[in-house]
Amino acid sequence: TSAQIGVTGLAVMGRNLARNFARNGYTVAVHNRTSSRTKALVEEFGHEGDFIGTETAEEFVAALERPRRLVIMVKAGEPTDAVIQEFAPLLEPGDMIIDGGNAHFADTRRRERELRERHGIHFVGMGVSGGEEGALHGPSIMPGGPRESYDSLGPMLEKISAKAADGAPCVTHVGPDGAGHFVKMVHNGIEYADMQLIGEAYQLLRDVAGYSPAEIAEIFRTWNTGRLDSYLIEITAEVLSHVDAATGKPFVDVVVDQAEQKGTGRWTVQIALDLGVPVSGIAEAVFARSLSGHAKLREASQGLAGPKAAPLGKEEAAAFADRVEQALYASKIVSYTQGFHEIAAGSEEYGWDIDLGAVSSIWRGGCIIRAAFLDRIRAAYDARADLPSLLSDETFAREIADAQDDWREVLIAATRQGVPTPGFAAALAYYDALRASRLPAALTQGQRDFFGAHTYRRVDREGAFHTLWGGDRSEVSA
Ligand code: NBP
Repeated sequence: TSAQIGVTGLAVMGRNLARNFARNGYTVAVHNRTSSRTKALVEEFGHEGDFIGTETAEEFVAALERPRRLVIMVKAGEPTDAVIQEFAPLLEPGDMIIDGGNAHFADTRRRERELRERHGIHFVGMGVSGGEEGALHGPSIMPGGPRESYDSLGPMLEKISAKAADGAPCVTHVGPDGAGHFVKMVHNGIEYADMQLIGEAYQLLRDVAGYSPAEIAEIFRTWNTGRLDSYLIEITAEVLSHVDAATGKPFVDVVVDQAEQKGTGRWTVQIALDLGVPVSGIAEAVFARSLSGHAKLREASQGLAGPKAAPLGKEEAAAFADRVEQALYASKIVSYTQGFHEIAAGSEEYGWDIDLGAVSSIWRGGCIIRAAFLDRIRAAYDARADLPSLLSDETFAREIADAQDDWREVLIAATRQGVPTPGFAAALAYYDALRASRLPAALTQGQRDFFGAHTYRRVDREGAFHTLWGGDRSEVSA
């Protein structure tokens, strides 16, 4: 017998993905650089389905039915290139290499081109979200690569993927070459923003409203029954209600407050800068993690003056919590608006023709940002595929209109009490800037023309102009 799919790289992700394929009835060839991992997988989980354990690259390739489907689940970067170089010469035109690691989409574009041109191999960069549990029970899957690869690969991915509440599989062919990894990258950026906004809501409920972590956990549980219903809100309540066994203190109080990151959020911002897309909420989330990690700088800043404001009384606190829910929801709409803008810009730049509604649809299950909210984003794009921005959707616009007074009040309270809320503030600034009829960019253009003769355009006439700032200040056509 031969295997319908092969997985090489059997650390947590690869092992669980291989088991997921096997549990869904596929015969899976498995391989790992260090073969003890392969043996351990077959010994421990062999009863779950049909595995073909292989030791050498040649054995692994020989175990696969044609066209071969070979999934790589190794560390992103050089290890992925090393594995591709090991296997590509053993494959035939029409075979598929599927990279399920967290590759940078630019690497995926390069690999896709090289493998296509040199070996006629279909290379599929595949974003996988949901961590190790997702890999085993059903992840959200974002495959790119050549369209025809999806004809034979798609049905298998649909089988192992998460299913949304309406039963739809959380996988789609996102677009050619690096489109899948690009969308996975933005997914992670949005995840950073969601987590930052939740963190700010927590800090406000604690420092402004005076609630305990256990009380805040209850508030999050309530929110989770409404429009904020999501995996991240759900686990936030779990983390906040957890009590440290050793000290009896709230768990959140015994954890060092320095957030780490692996890099996909940072990539989202770097690429947004290259594409000229304002993802200020995601950027603030990345910067907030980075700031938290500057222990010495924070230590040195402990004596800096802050405001003297008292926390709210008990009665005001409940009303304030409702306001924070509004601010969180409005800010969340803005961060998704920014993330989808980046996907649209990437799609435009690289000619991917990404269906934004389909993207929101496959994030409804399996991944970290899964949420009821994504159904509404899909509805917005279903109603109008060429929506200029999520904020142009009537439902979202109305919800923000309803939320904005509370959103502003929350930021006033945060400022008054000195609670840092970069995510909420960036989201509101983005919203206010977009709806402004005039921006100070006109002044910026004047300054640029003054010091650098960079010229400007006029509101009332076509063309480029320059004012003779050093002379009689008359205007000339540039
Ligand atoms: P790791 O990222 O820790 O990678 C370990 C695997 O890479 C092992 O199988 C290791 O083989 C193999 N490997 C390395 Br390292 N260098 C190699 C080389 N030069 N040649 C061949 N194999 C090599 O594993 P992971 O945490 O399971 O993640 C796998 C991929 O999935 C990564 O790209 C990751 O970013 C991505 N991802 C992870 C998550 C998550 O939640 N962890 C979620 C989504 C995506 P060895 O056993 O011989 O050392």
